[in-house]
Amino acid sequence: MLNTAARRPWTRTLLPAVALVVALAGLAGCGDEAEPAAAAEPGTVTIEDPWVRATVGSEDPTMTGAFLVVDNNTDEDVTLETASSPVAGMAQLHEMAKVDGEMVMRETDGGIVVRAGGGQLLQPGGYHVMLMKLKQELAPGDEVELTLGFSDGTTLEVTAPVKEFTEEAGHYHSPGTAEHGH
Ligand SMILES: [Cu+2]
Repeated sequence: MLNTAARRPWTRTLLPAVALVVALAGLAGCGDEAEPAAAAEPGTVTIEDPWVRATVGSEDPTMTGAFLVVDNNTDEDVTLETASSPVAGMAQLHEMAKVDGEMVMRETDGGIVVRAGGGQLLQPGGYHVMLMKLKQELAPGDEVELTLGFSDGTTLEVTAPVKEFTEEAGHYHSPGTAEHGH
């Protein structure tokens, strides 16, 4: 019952959600309980604040991270299971984990769960979409299409701006190269 109600508006709420990102760009860091200003209608899953790290001048320009917020305004958990992008030959959902005392990133086991009525941040140093086998250089100001697939079979498409991010560039080693020195 919830499914049919929830499914229909998803694609329609996408554009407003993306537009909202611009409006909210200056409001980063607002409280957990803050009402998401007109953001999400009840019964929808939305993506907010998507962005992709620029590869210009980066250590390894064949890969980068995409970051965003998933808001689950339904009353059922949903799992982000897949990601893809036309600019990437391969995309995976990654998490950071401590292995032998060192933080490494690795593919998630089964995706990223977003609790009913909750949200999940994908950010540098945490969960992220790993874009690999990049087909082009990504410069600040470029835009990247992302398609996100969820456990109930629905997908959301977003356009993510490319932004500079250097602070944690050292975290983006190839998957599984824990021994890669700093
Ligand atoms: Cu990664």
